[in-house]
Amino acid sequence: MDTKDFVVLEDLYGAQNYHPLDVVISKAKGIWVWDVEGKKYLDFLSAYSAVNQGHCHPRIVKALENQVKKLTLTSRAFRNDQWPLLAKELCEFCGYEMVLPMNSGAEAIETAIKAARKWAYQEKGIPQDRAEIIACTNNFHGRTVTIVSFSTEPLYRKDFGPFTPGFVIVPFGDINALEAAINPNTAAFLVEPVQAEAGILIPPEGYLRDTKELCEKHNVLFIADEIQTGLGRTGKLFGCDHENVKPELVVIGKSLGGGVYPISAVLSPRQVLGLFKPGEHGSTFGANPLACAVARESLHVIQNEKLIENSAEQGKYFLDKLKTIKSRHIKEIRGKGLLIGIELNPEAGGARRFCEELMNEGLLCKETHENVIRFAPPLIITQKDLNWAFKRVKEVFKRAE
Ligand code: IF1
Repeated sequence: MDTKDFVVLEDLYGAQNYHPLDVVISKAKGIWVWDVEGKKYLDFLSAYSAVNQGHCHPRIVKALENQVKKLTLTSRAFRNDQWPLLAKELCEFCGYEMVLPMNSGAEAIETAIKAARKWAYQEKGIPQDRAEIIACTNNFHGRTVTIVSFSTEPLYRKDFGPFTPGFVIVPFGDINALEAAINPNTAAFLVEPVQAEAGILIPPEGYLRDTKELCEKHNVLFIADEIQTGLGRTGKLFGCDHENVKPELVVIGKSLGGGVYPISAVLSPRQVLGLFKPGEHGSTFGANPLACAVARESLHVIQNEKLIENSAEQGKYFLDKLKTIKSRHIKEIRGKGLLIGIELNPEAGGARRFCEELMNEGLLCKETHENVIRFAPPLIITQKDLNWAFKRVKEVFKRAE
């Protein structure tokens, strides 16, 4: 079977809720992937930051192999010998007292919402069913009905109502709007330190710090969605670390599983997650020993291979290099660590065609919305490989002039 055969099959039987580039990948190692024709590409997306440690990292694969032969699932009806170790290691690494494990990012966001509401009723004293959570314009927190209830993207919402009430939207980056939106029923403020899906939007300097202060003043929980920005992607452990902000709730996922196995989590002080009682929340696969063994090794790799430091260093190197490209198509280049976006002018003909050309050059990346090319290579990437990538990017922009 060749590329075309796979595309035809997928589009015939698979629901068409995606518009992927027509590259059919069958093998990967580190920063490289190979398609079914044997062509090699540099992965400049990392499965939306889930493969930060690089594809099929030998240590993470080994951890999976060892665990899969021993014990894969107990459910939470019983205990297993991996979850307590991950719980401790994760809390210590991230600097929190408690952690609640789930599987997907969206599930962990749902968990944070439930935790915030519970805290609002039990601790803050908000009247039953009146708790409000403030989210931002252009947010992306997942795809469940509750989460798309506060999306501002019509595509994510159309025909999926009725929606969950209790959410308020404020413009991302606008501290005054947040202040105006807070009222006695406000339970929490939910924010991405960098809005990735929205087009790598970085808030104004001081925004996270100021909003955190505001939340403290009004006894409102600060919830950071670090599912994509967390665990080193932006060059710090968390995106919020750039402004020394310590959220009450931090949500992680994606690379917590090293791109090998799905796992997500919510971390918080005891005052919040400590409110959950048996039976109130859970998941069949949550904290399963296979996920926990993989996550433990994924965290070890981030630490041992100094991926956070590498993200900062290589991210700065590559961003500076990209900024030397002169093209009438480029409106702005911005990024933090190895989360980088090139925003094109509206006349450039869309980011998709650039991504297709880059693919033909052996560089895999993905547009976000119409006009932003997003770059997010695995955090193990070296300067040499970035130089390789840069040549391709430069070439594609030169050809488009
Ligand atoms: C898709 C986007 C990226 C996320 C943040 C929660 C979630 C995500 C900040 C939900 C997930 C993924 C989902 C994936 C595409 C991808 C994405 F373009 F859609 F927005 F990365 F930028 N919070 N992001 O980025 O996590 O439930 O998916 O595990 O195809 O929807 P999930």
